[in-house]
Amino acid sequence: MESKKLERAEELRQVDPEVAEAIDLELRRQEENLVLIASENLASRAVLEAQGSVLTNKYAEGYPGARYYGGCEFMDRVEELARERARELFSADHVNVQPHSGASANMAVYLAVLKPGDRIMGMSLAHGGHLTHGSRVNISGRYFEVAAYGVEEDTGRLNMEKVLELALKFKPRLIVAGASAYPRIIDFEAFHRIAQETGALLMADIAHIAGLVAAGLHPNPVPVAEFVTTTTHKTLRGPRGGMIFCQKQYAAKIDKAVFPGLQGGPLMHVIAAKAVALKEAQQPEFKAYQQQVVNNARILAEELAGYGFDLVTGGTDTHLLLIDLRSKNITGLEAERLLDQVGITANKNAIPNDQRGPQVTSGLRLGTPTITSRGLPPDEVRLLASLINEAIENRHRPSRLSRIREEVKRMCREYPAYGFKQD
Ligand code: DSN
Repeated sequence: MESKKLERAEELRQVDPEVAEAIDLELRRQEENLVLIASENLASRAVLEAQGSVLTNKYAEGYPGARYYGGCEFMDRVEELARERARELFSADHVNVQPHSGASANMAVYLAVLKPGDRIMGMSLAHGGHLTHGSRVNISGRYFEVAAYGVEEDTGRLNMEKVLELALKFKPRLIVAGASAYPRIIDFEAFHRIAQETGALLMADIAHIAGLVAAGLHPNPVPVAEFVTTTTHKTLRGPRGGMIFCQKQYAAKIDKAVFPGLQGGPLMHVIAAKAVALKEAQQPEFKAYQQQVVNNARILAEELAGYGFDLVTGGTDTHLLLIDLRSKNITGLEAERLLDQVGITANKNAIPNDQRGPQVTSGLRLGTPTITSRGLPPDEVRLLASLINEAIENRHRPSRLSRIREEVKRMCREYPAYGFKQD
């Protein structure tokens, strides 16, 4: 990413030095640590600029051409740009770019086509699914009757025969396909066939893989699913937010569910930033970036496997890998804290059938979108894998850990996140 001086308005420092300082410190944290959290990324400077713009001042309830407030002509332009680019990028009939988040996008689909008490099927959170796919602690699990499918104990992979069996027995009104900790290609065609056979609607949640889908590196569910939801800030590298794609016949229902069903005024500054990110995603460099994300994940997986790490499913097809840490005698929580100490930011994650609770876990989820945005080349990714191994092997040797921290700092300096100059 280009290196320019941070042009933050002086006002913030004067009006609120406490918040200004926290932002400075966070920027420094992002610069000085290598982030391997699979759901995070580095939005471009252009995206940050759009999101930090005066569009935050504008109410624009409604949709382009049909707003509930005056003065929306430029909001219409921005929202139309986001919609056109999103439709083109994902080959979709219709898109709603207003959801504030992926969770809101999922709720809007439920609101559009389900009634409380209806049956839904989603991937178990404990096996890599998402809270909003029917977890008991989420509204999706409280308002609907849920059957969860999971991965196979021996392979860690989805078995589509078993998903079909469950769907035939449970007869859901809606099947959710998608995950937040599944390292393999999801067979959306197979989900489509199951939905057809059992009379269910299909919603694919591509929040994690949207960038890969846009670049043609993961099958696109848009042609086969009635609804496709996503976030815009993960592999897609945009601002924090959500979108819903749907087939034409559901367009009015989805739009009504988002507004006025679930949300009020759209976050127009975020929608502008989504439009910018979508334009960036249409460029050839974006495809090359996504290819490198996948290559880096594969390298990380192969190297770690070489150091004796046990990978759920044995590897990855995507931007993420899930490590079963049991053979290394360290919990997910301990590994997360240890890596934090050496400047590597990751998250503990349940492995399928984890015996430990979600605050501890036996696994670690690693992803390569952020380090790839920094431009980390394959050799450095290999070195990073060796540093992760070295840290875990030498977790009780502070001098080794300090040396690893220094090496990580060197990588951060050579491959800056933004390269803003700080005072
Ligand atoms: N929190 C996101 C993730 O880390 O996968 C999912 O919402």
